[in-house]
Amino acid sequence: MTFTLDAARNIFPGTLSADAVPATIARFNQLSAEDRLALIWFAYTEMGKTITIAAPGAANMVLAEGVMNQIKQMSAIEQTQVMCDLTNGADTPIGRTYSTWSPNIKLGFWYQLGQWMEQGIVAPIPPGYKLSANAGAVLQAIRGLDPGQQITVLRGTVVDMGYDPSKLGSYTRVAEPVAPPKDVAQRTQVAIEGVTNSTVLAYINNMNANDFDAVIDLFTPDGAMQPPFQKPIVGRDNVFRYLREECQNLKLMPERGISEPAADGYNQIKVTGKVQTPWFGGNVGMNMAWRFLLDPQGKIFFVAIDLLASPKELLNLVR
Ligand code: ECH
Ligand code: GLY
Ligand code: GLY
Ligand code: GLY
Repeated sequence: MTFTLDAARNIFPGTLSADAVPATIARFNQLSAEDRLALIWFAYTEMGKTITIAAPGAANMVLAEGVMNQIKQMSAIEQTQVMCDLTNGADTPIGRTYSTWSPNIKLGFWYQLGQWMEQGIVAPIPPGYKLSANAGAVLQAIRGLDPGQQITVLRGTVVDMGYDPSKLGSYTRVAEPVAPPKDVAQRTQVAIEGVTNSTVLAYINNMNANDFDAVIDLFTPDGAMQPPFQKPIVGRDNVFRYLREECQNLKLMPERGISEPAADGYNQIKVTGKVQTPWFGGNVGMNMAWRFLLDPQGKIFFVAIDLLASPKELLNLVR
C-alpha cells in the first residue's frame, strides 16, 4: 500500500487555513465589474498607505508592453471598457492575451495601469464613485484581514480576470524569464526548531536560492505540490513549470515544525513560519505552513502550502 493523493492532502487536518480569503474572493466575484474595479482601486490605495509595493521587474513589463501601449492610445471610454471586459472575463483579443500571462505579468500590467490612472494617462475610477452596499461590505471585510491575507485576495482577483484560459485551446504561456540560481556562496541555510530532515531543509534552502532543478529533484516522479487555495499540481513536469513561472525570489522563513512517522514507512512533517513575496519584500510576512509527506526514500510525494488563519496557527503543530 502507498499513499493516495487524497490521503496525503489530509495530513495534519487540524491546520487552520485562512478561509476568509476564498470567501472574500467569492463575494467579490458577485459584484458588478464597475464595483469590482472601484473596490480594488480603493483597497489598493488604502493599503498603499501602510505597505509599499515593489515596482515589477522590467522583464515582466516588456511582455505586457504591447497591450499596455494599445490601451494608452485609447480614448477614456475605450480604456474603461477594456478594464470592465477584463473584469468580466469577456472574449476579446486583450482578454485572450491576458489569460496567457503568468500571475506576475498580470500583476505588473495592473501595477502600470494603476500608475497611469494616477497620472491621468488611463481613465480613472469616476471621481465620487459610490460603491454599492454589497461592495462596501466586501471592502470592509478586506480591511479586517491581516496584510498577508489582503495581498492574497488582491492577487486572486487579478489572476481570475481575463478570458477563461481553458477555452483558449492550445496556446503558449507567457511568463517572465527564469534567472539563474543564486551562487553557492550567496545561499542561506535555515534552521527549523524541531525539524532536521534533510529533504525539508534542502527544499527550503533551494527554494530560497531559486534553484528549481535542485528542488524538483527532491520530488517523486508523481509528486505533487498544493499551493494555497488551489488543487494540487501533480507530477514533476507540472510542478517544475509552476516553480519556474511563479516561485522566483520568494523568501521562505520557516520557524518550527514537527516530524513523525506515517503509514507504510512514510514520514509527515509540518513546518510553520513566514513567507515574503518579492512584490512586498519585508513589508509583509505571510503566516504559512508547509505540510510534507515524504516517501520511505525521503522524496516528496506531497507538499501543501497553506496561508494560515492567524498568527496563533504558527504554534499549532498537533497532528
Ligand atoms: C487598480 C484598479 C483597477 C483594478 C486593479 C488594480 C491594480 C491592482 C494591483 C494589485 C497588486 C497586487 C499584488 C499582490 C501580490 C501578492 C502576492 C502574494 C504572494 C504569495 C506567495 C506565496 C508563495 C508560497 C509558496 C511557497 C512554497 O514553498 C511553494 C511555492 C508557493 C488599482 C489599478 C486590478 C496592482 C502585487 C500573495 C504564499 C512558500 C506556493 C508559491
Ligand atoms: N486541512 C488543512 C487545509 O487543507 O488547509
Ligand atoms: N516586483 C516583483 C516581481 O516582479 O515579481
Ligand atoms: N498563492 C501562491 C502563489 O502562487 O504565489
